[in-house]
Amino acid sequence: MKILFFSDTHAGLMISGYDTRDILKKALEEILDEIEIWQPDLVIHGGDVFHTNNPKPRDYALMMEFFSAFDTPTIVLRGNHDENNGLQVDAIEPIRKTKFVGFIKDQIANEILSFDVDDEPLMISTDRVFCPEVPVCVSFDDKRFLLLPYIAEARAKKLTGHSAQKLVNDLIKEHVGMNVDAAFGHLDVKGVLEGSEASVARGATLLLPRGLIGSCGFPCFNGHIHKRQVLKVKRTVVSFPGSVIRTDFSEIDADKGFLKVEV
Ligand SMILES: [Mn+2]
Repeated sequence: MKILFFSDTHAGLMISGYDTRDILKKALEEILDEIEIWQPDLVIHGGDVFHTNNPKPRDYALMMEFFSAFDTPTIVLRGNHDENNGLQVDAIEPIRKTKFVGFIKDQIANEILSFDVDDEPLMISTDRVFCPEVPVCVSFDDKRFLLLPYIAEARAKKLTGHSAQKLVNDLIKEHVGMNVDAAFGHLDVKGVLEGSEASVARGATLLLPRGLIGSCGFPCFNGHIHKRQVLKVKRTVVSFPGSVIRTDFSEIDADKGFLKVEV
């Protein structure tokens, strides 16, 4: 299965008064070209779709136009910048409510694809785009993935009664040595090299626990960290595509953007 993974588009980001949307637009066009050429089976956005949890309509328009420009099944993870303290809807709610996509390109609204959530017989009807609320194991075709969106403490408590970090740890622990093909998340990892996101407010962070992933037996792909890199934790490979957006001008020509994952 071919998966195109990218992360951290941060739509709406201003760098010292400079609007980054032209840079973002160009990067999104490159991703669309790649989708057309490579024909992935699945597209995954690793979170921080928007720079704030209250995006402007034009930033919604930009991202919704992007997500409706192809018909590949898509997973969108919540990033810490998309989160809204867990008390209200997050910034990606309009993407989660896929009828919104349908407004932009209405033929997509008729196309129902499904992701199975592990251990639950019911299929989640997603209209092509699936945005998990909490960390979850999903199967898609014959593959199984752990999806690890960022989740605020208040949201984790409200939806599950557990702390956010416990949800992440328990899901990974449950699947160590199991038949999982990959994990995709928006989490921090100790020992990782930050890009220039260190200069923007990062807020609260959840950890991909090194002790657990070192023995998990499946590769981990992660957004959140803006510098492209591959980290080895024992035998586990943790890959970061690097942010789509450039957070400052030192990164303009940096090699980052998307990963072509085959599982
Ligand atoms: Mn980010």
